[in-house]
Order: sequence, then structure tokens, then C-alpha cells
Amino acid sequence: MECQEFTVDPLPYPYNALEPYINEETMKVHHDVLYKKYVDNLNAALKNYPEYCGLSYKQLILMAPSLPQPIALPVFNGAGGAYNHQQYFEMMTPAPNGLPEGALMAAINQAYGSFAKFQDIFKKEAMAVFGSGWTWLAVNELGGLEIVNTANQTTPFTLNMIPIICIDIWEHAYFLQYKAARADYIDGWLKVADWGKASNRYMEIW
Ligand code: MN3
Repeated sequence: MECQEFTVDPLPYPYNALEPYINEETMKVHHDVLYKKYVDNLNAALKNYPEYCGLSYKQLILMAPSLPQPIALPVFNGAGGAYNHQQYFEMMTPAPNGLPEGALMAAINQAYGSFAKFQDIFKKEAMAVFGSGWTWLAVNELGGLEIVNTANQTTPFTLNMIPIICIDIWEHAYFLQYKAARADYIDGWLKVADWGKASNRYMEIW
């Protein structure tokens, strides 16, 4: 039986739907070219290794260090890049409700004092990413909320954390529109972050 290859998730909204916060040109290149490249690279790495057929991104990421040497790094980077981008595009929305809900809102208030304070800290962390990487809201091993940065295409899974929502801090995510103004891009992302979906995901963890 032929192994089912990984595929690019279609954008759940039109390319221009996040304007003015993230423009159409950025979304087209980011989704259709850069995200796709990670999926293609992963499929290419696994092509001659049918024994790993059917595994999820998470499973592949976690087992990557113990995979045969020629594919260990390509699988780690490919599955990580594919997963991270899948999350990034899925967790933005042209119709944001602005605020987390229910248990996630309660946990944010408890951990950070208020959603406004949380957003300030999240932005500071995202500004502090050196080189290419991601900023996440995640749940740590103790069940607590944590804002964490990951380098390149590393995911929170490697840190034993469960991802809730993420922002791509690679320059390709904003340079076409914002040039070097990362702070403005982060402000824009905060306008389109899907806190409704994040709230649902947080509920599903427990
Ligand atoms: Mn990217």
C-alpha cells in the first residue's frame, strides 16, 4: 500500500483576509511556498522509509533523534516546520473575538494578572527571539501556562509542553510588509490571533 504523504492544510480564510495586519503578498509566499517546502522536505526525507508511514508530526518530532542518521535532522526540521506553520495559519482569524474565554481566560488572569499584561509579556518574549524562531503560549509539565520561545523549527513538544497558540518570528513572516519593524508585526498578529480557538484547545487538554 502506498504511504499517505503529508499535505499542506489549505488556508481557512482568503489570502487577503488578515489585511491590514498581515498582507496578501506575505500570506501567499508564506503559506504556498515556505510552509509547503517543509511538507515537501518531510515527504522527501521519508520516501524510502516506509516503516515510519502513518506517524503524526508530533510522533516524528519526538522520535527524530533516534531515527536513522540520514533522516534524523531532515525529519526534525521538516515535521517541526510543517507542524509550526499548520498551527500558525490555523490559529489566526479574520474575525477575532479579541479575548480568550472560560478556563483559558481564568488561567491567564491567574498567571499574568490580566489579558493586557499577558499580551505585554508575550510581546516582550517575541521581541527577544534572537535569529529565527517562534513564540508560544503553551502548557508545561506541571499544567501551568508558559510563554516560551523555540529556535528555528523546534516545537514545544521537545520541551514536554503542549502548544496552545504561536507566532512565527522568522523574518519571512513579516519582512515583506513590515520590513524590520517586528514590534508592529507582533501588534498586528495580536489583532488576528484566534483566542476562541485557543480557548477550545486549552479545554481539550484536560
Ligand atoms: Mn514561517
